[in-house]
Amino acid sequence: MKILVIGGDGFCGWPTSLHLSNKGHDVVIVDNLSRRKIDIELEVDSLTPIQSISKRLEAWEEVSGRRILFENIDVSENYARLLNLLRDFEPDTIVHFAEQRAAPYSMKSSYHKRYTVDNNLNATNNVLAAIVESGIGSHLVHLGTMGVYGYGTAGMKIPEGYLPVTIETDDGRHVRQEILYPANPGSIYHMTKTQDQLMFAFYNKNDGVKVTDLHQGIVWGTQTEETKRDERLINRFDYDGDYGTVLNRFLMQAAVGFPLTVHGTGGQTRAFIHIQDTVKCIELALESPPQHGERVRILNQMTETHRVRDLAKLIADKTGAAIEYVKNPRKEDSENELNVENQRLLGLGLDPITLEEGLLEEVTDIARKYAGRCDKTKIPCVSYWTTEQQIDSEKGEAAS
Ligand code: NAD
Ligand code: USQ
Repeated sequence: MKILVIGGDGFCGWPTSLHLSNKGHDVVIVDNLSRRKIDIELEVDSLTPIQSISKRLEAWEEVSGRRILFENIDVSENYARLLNLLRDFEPDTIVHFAEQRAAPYSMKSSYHKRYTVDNNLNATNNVLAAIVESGIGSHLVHLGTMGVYGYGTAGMKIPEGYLPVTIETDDGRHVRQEILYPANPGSIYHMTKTQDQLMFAFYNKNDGVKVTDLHQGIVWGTQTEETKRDERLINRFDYDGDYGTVLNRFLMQAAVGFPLTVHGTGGQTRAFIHIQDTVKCIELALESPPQHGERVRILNQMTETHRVRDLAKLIADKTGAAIEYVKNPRKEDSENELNVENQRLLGLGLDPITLEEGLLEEVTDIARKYAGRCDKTKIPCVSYWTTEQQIDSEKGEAAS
């Protein structure tokens, strides 16, 4: 298969590109390297020593004998170059990772809110418009988020995208329909993902674009079978207060002797998936595209749910780390239950890696090994969801 991976230099995109190349697919990566530029803006670096994209690709060719081509295109801005590439390469599948993906980064300031909205919505719309204009009929596989649903329900499992509802009409009949699950985003970043869903629904209805939207939980872990093959292929590991996600942050904090930073009560329940399962799910999704005329296919890409404080305890028990309950910089429910339907990917053959299996390997092989690269001043989360929280924190700093 010919596969275009947009955002293929990122945390999920890089291991996915290698995995698909290793499976014999013809892979081209598009990326504008904006994630690397944001590291410069935030004065942080991946905990793991990632190589430049050209060194990564050279190493992959050396190790595997397979070549991956790279195009530096900003897909939110350079529509003409994207369209030309689609016409030349004619990919069967386009995997779309190319969005600003950190909720805290999206809430830092009005600049960051506007950048996230401009980048993410234009990127998605441009990819869809280019599929239609080029007439190539590619299947679009998009990485969405569990956060489009909010994290609670009226008591049932969160379905895979569509909610069955019964409506009473004026003449008293009961009509059953399936609607997109009501969007309930918790950050500007998550809001862009809820808007992506409407674009997919429209281009699917109007132009018959085949779309699979993978509503993914929080990805943890670092390495996959392919990225382990040579240190030059190592995947990125974000640990800072904006881009670090909770479980990887706790693993790194345990390794460097920093108390695990639980926000609020830690009663927030979230969905998780290991990076090795992410790449497997994407392979499964692209091997079984929607039929012609099928509505947008939505799959919940997660394998287990955990409460934040339980994760902290699990890691503290394994490593002896201390736990610190800090004031929550976000505006979110302090406690929630989360029950998620994920039968579709399991039905396609996903055999999940569990936290129990992978956690210690992650602490020793990655977090401890690269602990010396950690800048502890970058660990605290200093993006606040509201002006009140920001003022509160400044008062706290002034008093101490
Ligand atoms: P990442 O920031 O590491 O990777 C995104 C890549 O896209 C980066 O290399 C960046 O340079 C590129 N990019 C961004 N905007 C672009 C543009 N306009 N043009 C070209 N390239 C652009 O993020 P990630 O963790 O790999 O996430 C990838 C996707 O998966 C995102 O859409 C994210 O919303 C989704 N996702 C991630 C997680 C997670 O835990 N990491 C969980 C659920 C969903
Ligand atoms: N949290 C802590 N301590 C920390 C960091 C986070 O308690 O040090 C808490 C947060 O307050 C939140 C939860 O952990 O309640 C998850 O935060 P996160 O940063 O791990 O994840 P989130 O902001 O939801 O975003 C990540 C990815 C995003 C993806 C999303 C999937 O960055 O791209 O869409 O996970 S999901 O959470 O299912 O919506």
